[in-house]
Amino acid sequence: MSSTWHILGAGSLGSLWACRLARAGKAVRLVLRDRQRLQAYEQAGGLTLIEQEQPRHYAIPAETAQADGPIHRLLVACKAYDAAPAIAGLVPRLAEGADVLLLQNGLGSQDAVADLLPQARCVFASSTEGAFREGDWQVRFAGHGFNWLGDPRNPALPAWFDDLHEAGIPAEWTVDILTRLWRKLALNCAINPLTVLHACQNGGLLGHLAEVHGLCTELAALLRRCGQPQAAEGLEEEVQRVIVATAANYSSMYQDVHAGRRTEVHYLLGHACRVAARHGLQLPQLEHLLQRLVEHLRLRGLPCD
Ligand code: NAD
Ligand code: KPL
Repeated sequence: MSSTWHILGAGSLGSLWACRLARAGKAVRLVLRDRQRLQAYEQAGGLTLIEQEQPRHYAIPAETAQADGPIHRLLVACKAYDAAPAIAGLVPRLAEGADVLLLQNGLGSQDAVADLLPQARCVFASSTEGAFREGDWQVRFAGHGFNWLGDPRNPALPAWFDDLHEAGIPAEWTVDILTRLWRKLALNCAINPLTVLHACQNGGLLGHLAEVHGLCTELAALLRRCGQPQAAEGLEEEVQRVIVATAANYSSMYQDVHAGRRTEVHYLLGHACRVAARHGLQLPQLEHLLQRLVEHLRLRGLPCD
């Protein structure tokens, strides 16, 4: 079985992972959207990763989804709404027993991908690392963090896991990956939409703590109802800690809206509200928050899903 890391999505996180794996001597290939993107990439001659103000160039080979050859190990680094459509184009190339690592934030996209890939093992990741694109094929490593990886259907550690340590990618295998993803989703639901609606940095929510309290109460009820009581423990305290620790930052959703980019609301607050409805759980404050957010996006001509 080939040990090449194919990386679908050469954006912020995809490039960060690709460069670290490549510099550790791992075989890496980028899978780009189409021939036009491939041509532009080939003209640039590779990816540039900027770490502590030091740019370093990595001439990582690339191809399109239509290239030949089986894929045994795939890192999907697209946004949540792009993950399943992007994978659909690669299905014929995925080998029986392939490993597919899903880096998407929120929940819902992982199951959509797994449904398309009965022949593969899907590993879910929750990342607190930070990176952003400074230009085409140029990414800045902006915040050290951590990656939790796990497979809800199979607790066994994958054979490739050591590649991550060798590449200096901070990661731990967990059997509770869904708890991690739910906890991060809840944090994002309690903070991100309010920063958009109040047009503020995370610290601005210190002036709206009653609203944050109401949301945390409902989110904790949802987590308990959907079998994630651990993710509910101390939620409000952690939300307040994050608000204080990141007071000067703009949330990722705020940044997306500000830049006129599509948000991942469908896989965050939207997912929370859909799961609550499926459980017959009424969460009026979360539902009202979603309505206000959708209206806000609609008025700015941004997709609401
Ligand atoms: P990004 O927009 O920077 O990169 C996504 C890339 O996927 C883009 O280059 C896009 O062109 C590419 N893509 C989309 N469809 C494709 C297709 N069909 N074929 C090939 N490429 C395709 O996104 P990102 O910031 O790296 O985020 C990826 C995921 O990681 C998101 O779910 C995000 O929430 C999560 N995340 C990001 C960060 C971060 O700091 N950037 C941190 C934690 C979690
Ligand atoms: O993850 C975040 C984001 O901005 O997406 C934090 C900083 C935790 C706020 O929810």
